[in-house]
Amino acid sequence: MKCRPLRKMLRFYFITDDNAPSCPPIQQTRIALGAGATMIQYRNKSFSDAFLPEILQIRWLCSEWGIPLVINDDIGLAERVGADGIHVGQEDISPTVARQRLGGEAIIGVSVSNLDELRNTDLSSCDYIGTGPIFPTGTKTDAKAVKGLSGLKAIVDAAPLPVVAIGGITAHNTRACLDTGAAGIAVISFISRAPDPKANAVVLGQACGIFESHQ
Ligand code: 3NM
Repeated sequence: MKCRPLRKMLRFYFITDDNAPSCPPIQQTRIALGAGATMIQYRNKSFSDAFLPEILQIRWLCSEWGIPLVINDDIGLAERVGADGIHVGQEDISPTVARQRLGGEAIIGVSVSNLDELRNTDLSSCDYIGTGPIFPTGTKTDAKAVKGLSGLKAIVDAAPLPVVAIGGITAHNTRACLDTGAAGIAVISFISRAPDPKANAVVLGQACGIFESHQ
């Protein structure tokens, strides 16, 4: 059993965007951390060693802020940079293997897009569930059907682990997501592709009630 307050860590979960030319991942991460992000996920579907300086800088930033860094999908990269955990999809490495490789303290998240997947996923090695897309998203081209708030609530009610809502999340719909009982929201483009990423990050942090929940 982890001693960490995991639900709190999932509240404002920022995922880096490798396709946001005007605001690259290091800058995105700085902005998200400055606005109160409670977890960072490094997501780069075309990772190569050319990105090592980038991930190492993000690793360092998260350590400085005392915020966990989770790697999307790539267990080798998670091991290499000493990440705090990994987030895996249904087609990625299994959470059980991820747990064996990263150890008992690692944070392990899994994506579940509907109730059938929830029933059929072995959650015994997982710490949290990511579910989406809640709203339409242009960021993940192969996203499944939009589930809306009622679909989110169905997953939250059935899941034995904290749930993070993802897909089309903004400062305007964050409260409604949290009101379903979700532990947190995960966002990419609301910050990374905003005309003013910092302004959006700040309003998102406020919508998450970050600064109130730290008191
Ligand atoms: N996973 P944005 S939706 C990475 O449904 C990801 O599992 C999803 O980006 C899922 O905040 C998504 O820009 C993209 O909508 C989220």
